[in-house]
Amino acid sequence: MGEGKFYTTETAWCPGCGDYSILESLKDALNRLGKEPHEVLVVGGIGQAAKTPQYINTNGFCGLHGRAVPPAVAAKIANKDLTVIINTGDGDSYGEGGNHFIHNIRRNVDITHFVHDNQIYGLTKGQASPTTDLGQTTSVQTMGTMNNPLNPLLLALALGAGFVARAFSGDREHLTSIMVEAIKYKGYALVDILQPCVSFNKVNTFQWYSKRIYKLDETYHPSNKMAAMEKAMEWGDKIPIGIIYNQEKSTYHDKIGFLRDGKPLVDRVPDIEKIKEFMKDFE
Ligand SMILES: Cc1ncc(C[n+]2csc(CCOP(=O)(O)OP(=O)(O)O)c2C)c(N)n1
Ligand code: SF4
Ligand SMILES: [Mg+2]
Repeated sequence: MGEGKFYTTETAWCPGCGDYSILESLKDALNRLGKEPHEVLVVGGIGQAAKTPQYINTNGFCGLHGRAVPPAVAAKIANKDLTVIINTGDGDSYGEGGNHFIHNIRRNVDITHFVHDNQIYGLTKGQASPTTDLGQTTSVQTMGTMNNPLNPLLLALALGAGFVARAFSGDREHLTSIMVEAIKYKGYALVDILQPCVSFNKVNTFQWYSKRIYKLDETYHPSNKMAAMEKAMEWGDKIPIGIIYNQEKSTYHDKIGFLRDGKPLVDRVPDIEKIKEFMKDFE
């Protein structure tokens, strides 16, 4: 906490929450990449994870619940030189924000999406999220969740995402190295980060994850989409962590010449005469 150019401020998170290591890894990743605070924008929606922009010394934006993706996309379109990173929750990303999640993958805007996936709504005290396992009892789903869990990695792959990874907040070095690769990736990069919520998810604990996770090693090739889909479906007794898929793809900016070429939009001076000419059509 407190030190370095990406210094963090006091948080309102519970002691022992996995969000702390994610915040520390984010700082380490930005330092490793040689970024400066003014070059980075961290965006969240609403939730515990979504408070991340308030705790790190970068540009920050806290949106509405489920609305982290639209301002992140808008910022990248306005300023292509900005490193845009979303740090927000599983509910914010896959539930309320599910529609934005889906369609930004289709557009492939060059932003990085770190989902703090505690498989629960933490801020609102423990209701089931889209990634809560089937049958898990919660403060609201007292008879057990009835809905099939959403598989974010498989969904992202099916939609054509070029970078899909899973990490664990309990392995900071591994998490940081994945964050570095995700931020470097040109295009939409999803990292689903397993993160214990010590207060409201008494099932998916640090020990629960630690017993099940294993790291993908050098025998695994992240360029093979079918293999990636198989890995994405592994869940239960064994849960893979690492870069599941990594393939170059043309981005939203690559496809739109006026965004791709020349200065970022924010640095361009509008041609007032052309605007006046254009407005005549509406007179
Ligand atoms: C439109 C809207 N619906 C619902 C809420 C209430 N709400 C706030 S945070 C949240 C869930 C947060 O869960 P998640 O995104 O997983 O973040 P976490 O707190 O677990 O980090 C909900 C349902 C809200 N603020 N706005
Ligand atoms: S409620 Fe859960 S997610 Fe929120 S700060 Fe506490 S431990 Fe973390
Ligand atoms: Mg959550």
